[in-house]
Amino acid sequence: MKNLFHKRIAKPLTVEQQIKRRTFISFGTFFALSAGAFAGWKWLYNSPKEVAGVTGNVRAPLRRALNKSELFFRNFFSNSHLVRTYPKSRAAIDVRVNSMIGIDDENFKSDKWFLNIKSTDGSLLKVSIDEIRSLPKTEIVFDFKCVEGWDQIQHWTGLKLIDFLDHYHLEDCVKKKYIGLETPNGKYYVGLEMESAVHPQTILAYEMNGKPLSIKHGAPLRLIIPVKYGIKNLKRIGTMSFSDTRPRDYWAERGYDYYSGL
Ligand SMILES: Nc1nc2c(c(=O)[nH]1)N[C@H]1C(S)=C(S)[C@@H](COP(=O)(O)O)O[C@H]1N2
Ligand SMILES: [Mo]
Repeated sequence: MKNLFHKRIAKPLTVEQQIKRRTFISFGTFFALSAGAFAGWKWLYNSPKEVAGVTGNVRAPLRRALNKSELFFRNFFSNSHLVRTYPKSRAAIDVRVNSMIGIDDENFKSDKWFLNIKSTDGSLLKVSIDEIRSLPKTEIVFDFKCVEGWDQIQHWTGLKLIDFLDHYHLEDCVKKKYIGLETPNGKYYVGLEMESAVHPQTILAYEMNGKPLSIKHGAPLRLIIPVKYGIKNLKRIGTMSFSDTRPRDYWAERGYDYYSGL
């Protein structure tokens, strides 16, 4: 009798049932919280890799989500926290300039500039500012915070970093743990975990208050990463690289928190 009772309540779910159940829960959560971030992930769904045999009988969209679950959810959980945004009317007109490390050389020529992407396959991709401007535009008004103790509501326009990576088919680069950014002269540099880099509010910005960036604010292209303190918002991006180890970081080398998240 004892055995029978046991059997009835403890009939174990098959692995497949467990997977299905988890997939439904995860996917439901995903839709509820990040419908807006969905577009940025569409490339994941185009990825050719399928784990054969693991997800039999699961409906197609769920199967794809499950197969990509590691990358997908690692990013999804950080992406579900959006930074607060404000109406444009709240944005500062007189935008602070904090520091100019790596961007104070007078002979820098904006018109000779390219963004250099060091891809994980060893190739170098050079992208012009016109190409970047031709890609889908996005804008954000948020409270920019500097570790030195000031903050200001600012309005930035550019291209989502995730859309950039998607457009140039840098899927393999996104699988790395970190992204490193440096000024063209290599004098200021930051490292970011991929989760924050592909956050839907992280932007390669080329406009401030609707006008092209000034040199002081990082022309021709700077990073705007609202989930981080100002120190990570690198002005005048020259190179972008990808790695599984932490890229060098100017302020981390000087004792600041490497993560510098908000
Ligand atoms: N190249 C470069 N980027 C940089 C810095 C810098 O000195 N050099 N300072 C950082 C810091 S500490 C802050 S608070 C923001 C300030 O951006 P802003 O000058 O546009 O206000 O830029 C960040 N990006
Ligand atoms: Mo800062």
